[in-house]
Amino acid sequence: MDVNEKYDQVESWNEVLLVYRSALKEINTKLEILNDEFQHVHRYNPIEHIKSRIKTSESIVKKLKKKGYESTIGNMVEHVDDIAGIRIICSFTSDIYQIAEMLANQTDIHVISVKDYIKKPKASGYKSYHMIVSVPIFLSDKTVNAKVEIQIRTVAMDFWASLEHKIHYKFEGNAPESIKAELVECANMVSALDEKMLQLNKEVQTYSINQESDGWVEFIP
Ligand code: 0O2
Repeated sequence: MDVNEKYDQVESWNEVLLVYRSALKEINTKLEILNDEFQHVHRYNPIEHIKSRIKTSESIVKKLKKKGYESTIGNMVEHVDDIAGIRIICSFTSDIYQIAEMLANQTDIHVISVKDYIKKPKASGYKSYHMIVSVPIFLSDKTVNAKVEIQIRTVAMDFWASLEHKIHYKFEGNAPESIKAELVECANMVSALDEKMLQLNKEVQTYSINQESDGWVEFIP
């Protein structure tokens, strides 16, 4: 039975949303476990923070219209891959690929597609690693697969993307060329900073340092 047939069994939009919310919870839990284990084994947190969201119905309808589909629940589930979205913010570029690999290796996660805008940035300068995955959600009488868009990027890439997003909306997608050029210049600076921080971190790892705790212990419920 394919994903669409399974979703046909979920009758109302609220039920569909419940499935997407459950998928976000599942992926969030997986990430917390990976982060905990990393802290335990390597004394290091690859994940700075995680944000998740369910796309608003207005945005979903807008995306369907752009793609030329009618606003039906079936079309939403089939053609909108980012109804549920998770953004993972890491310190270093190397963390991004490690997290992506660890998630992809989990047997219940099916990777549908990957877009590596780090190796191949967008013309705007946008850099991020995107995965569309599906995870099984076990309901009382059936199992359904839910798609989740996972965006993984560094703190610096995220800083750039949030400013660019604001500028994009402010100018309704038609920002002046001079601003676009400055954004590309900033994106290059972000890449240089990420590279330098990665090299610095590698260098620091070669020293054995007595790290003094600042007394704050991360608590994940
Ligand atoms: P929002 O408001 O963030 O949700 P798709 O239409 O998703 O099937 P697309 O657009 O090729 O196909 O997907 P892509 O390129 O993977 O982009 C998906 C998301 O990445 C976008 O979602 C943005 O969140 C982010 N993104 C992509 N390009 C840029 C960019 O140039 N700048 C910034 N700041 N973010 C970008 P939405 O739904 O377009 O927007």
